Amino acid sequence: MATIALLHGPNLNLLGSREPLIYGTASLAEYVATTTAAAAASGHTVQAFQSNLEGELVEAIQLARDTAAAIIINPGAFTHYSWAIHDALAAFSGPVVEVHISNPSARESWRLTSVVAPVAMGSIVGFGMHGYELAVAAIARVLDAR
Ligand code: CA2
Repeated sequence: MATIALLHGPNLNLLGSREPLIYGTASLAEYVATTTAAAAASGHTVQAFQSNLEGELVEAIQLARDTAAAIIINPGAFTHYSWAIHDALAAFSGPVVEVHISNPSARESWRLTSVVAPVAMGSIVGFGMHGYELAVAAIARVLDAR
């Protein structure tokens, strides 16, 4: 059994309360519950954390080096410019999956760049809540093969 760190960045604590056309109606707690259930079905556990602060996310990624075998991260808008999160993820040796609820490539041009994608094993975008289940499936496959 492995622990998967599930990390969410800024404003994702607002899920379900605004912008339902883009982000749906589910709350962050529902995203965490669905991801936790998917992980449990594969025999894994989830350690969830959300912060609006870049440094707190960097510290959570550093902590995961000792407490988690894999990371699922939706860095929110930090995706597009946080080299600090990029560097922290680069220092994590397990699989990292970047998830976005929406498809940033289909939105404003400033969302086209992800500085997280180069240090992720892969990215899953545009599938809403299902993207998190896909991320768990991908991580479970990678961990089971090790
Ligand atoms: O699609 C995603 O998951 C994003 O990471 C969401 C970020 C956005 O900056 C990225 O480009 C793509 C924004 C999260 C804001 O979430 C809200 C949720 C409800 C109400 C307001 C904001």
